[in-house]
Amino acid sequence: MKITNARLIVCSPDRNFVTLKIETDEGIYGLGDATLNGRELAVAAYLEEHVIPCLIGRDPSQIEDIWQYLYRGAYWRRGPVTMSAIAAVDVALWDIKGKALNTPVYNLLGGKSREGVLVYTHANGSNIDDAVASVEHHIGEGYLAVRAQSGVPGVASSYGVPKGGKPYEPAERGLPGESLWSTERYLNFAPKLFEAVRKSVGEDIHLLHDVHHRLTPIEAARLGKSLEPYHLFWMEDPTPAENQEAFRLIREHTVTPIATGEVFNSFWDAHDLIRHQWIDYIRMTIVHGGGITALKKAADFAAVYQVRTGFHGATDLSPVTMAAALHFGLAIHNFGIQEHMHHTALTDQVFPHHYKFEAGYMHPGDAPGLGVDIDEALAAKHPYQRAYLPIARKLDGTLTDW
Ligand code: EZ4
Ligand code: CO
Repeated sequence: MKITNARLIVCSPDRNFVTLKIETDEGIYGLGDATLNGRELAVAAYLEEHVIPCLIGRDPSQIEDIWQYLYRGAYWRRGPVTMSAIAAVDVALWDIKGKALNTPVYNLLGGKSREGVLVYTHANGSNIDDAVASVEHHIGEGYLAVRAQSGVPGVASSYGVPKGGKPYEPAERGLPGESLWSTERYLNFAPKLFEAVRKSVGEDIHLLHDVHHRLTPIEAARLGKSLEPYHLFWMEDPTPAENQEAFRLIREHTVTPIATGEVFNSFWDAHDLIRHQWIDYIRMTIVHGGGITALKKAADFAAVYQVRTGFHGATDLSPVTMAAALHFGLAIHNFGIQEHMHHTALTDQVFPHHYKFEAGYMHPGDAPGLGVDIDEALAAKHPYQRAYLPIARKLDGTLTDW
C-alpha cells in the first residue's frame, strides 16, 4: 500500500478543527486530528508545507518508521506545533492500519482490557447552588465522575464558568477575552464548594476539580489538604509544570491525588513527575503528545510507577481524538479515566462516529480503524474563524496564568 495524497480540512462547526486526511492507492483513507486551540493555522501550515510532501509514496503500514522520520528528521525536537502535526499523521496511519486489517484500533493496541472507558464530564455554576445542581444534572445523565467548578465570590468570570447559561466552551471567537483571578478568595472558597457537592452526591460519585495552573506549590498544598475530607478523584494542574520538581512540595503535604499534563507535548515533560511518583494521572493527549505511538510508550513508562492515564478531552479535542483516546483507554492496562465534554450537534454531524456513552462509560465501537469519519461538504460550509482562549489578570491587573 502507498500513500497517494494527504490533505487538510480546516473547519469551524461551532469551534475550529484541523483534520488531516491521508489517502492510499487501495482506496483506504485515514483521519488524524491536528487541532491546537488558538494556534490552529500554525499546525496546518507545518503539515502543508513541511510534512505532507514527505508522506507521498510512503508505505502507510510503517507507522513507527514514519513517526521517527517526522520526529528525528525535523532536527528541531518537541513543541506543541510539531507534536500535533506528528500526531495527526500517526493517528491517521493507525486508522488506515485498522481499516486495512478490518479491525478496531483497540485490537491493534493489545485488545480490550475492560468493557468500557470511565469518563468524567464538566459541571459548572456561577455559585455553589448552581454548581451542585449542575453536578446532580450530570449524575442524572448517568455520569459516575464529575468535575465541579464554580464562580468565586468577588471574582467575576472564574475559570470553567460558562457565560449566558451555555455549556462551557474554552475558546471564544475574536481576540482573547480577559478574566479575573484572586487566589486568596479561591482558596477560602473551594472547600465550601466541595463540602456542599459531596454532601449532595454522597460518597460514591467521583469528584474532580481543575485548578488550571493558578497556584504556587505551597498554595496548592493548602488546597489539597483542605479538600482531603471530600476525597477528590483528583485535583488537576495545581501549579504550572514547566518545573517538574514543583510537584514534590505539593506531594509532601497532601494525599489529594494529582493530575497534570494537558499542555504537555512530550514524554520528557512528564519524566520526573512520573519517575518520582509526584503525580497520579498523566493528562497529555494523543493529539498534542505526538499520537498513539508516542502515548503508548509514555503510558507504558507510567505504568511501571503506578501512574495512570487521565487524558484531556475538552471540546477542542476533535471527535477524531476522542475516538483515538477511547480505543487507547479500552486497551491499555493503566487507564485511569477519560475527560468527556459533549461536542455540539453540528460538530457531531461533521464528524459522524461510532463511539457511544452509556451509564458512565464510553465505548469506541467495533468498526474497523477509529470508527470516525468527516462530512467534507458540511465542513466546507463552516470555515475557520479566529478564536482564542482568554487571558487572566489578578485583581490589581497583573497578568497571571489563565
Ligand atoms: O483549558 O481545553 O481540563 N480541561 C481544561 C480545558 C482547557 C482547554 C484548552 O484548550 O483545562 O478547559
Ligand atoms: Co484542565
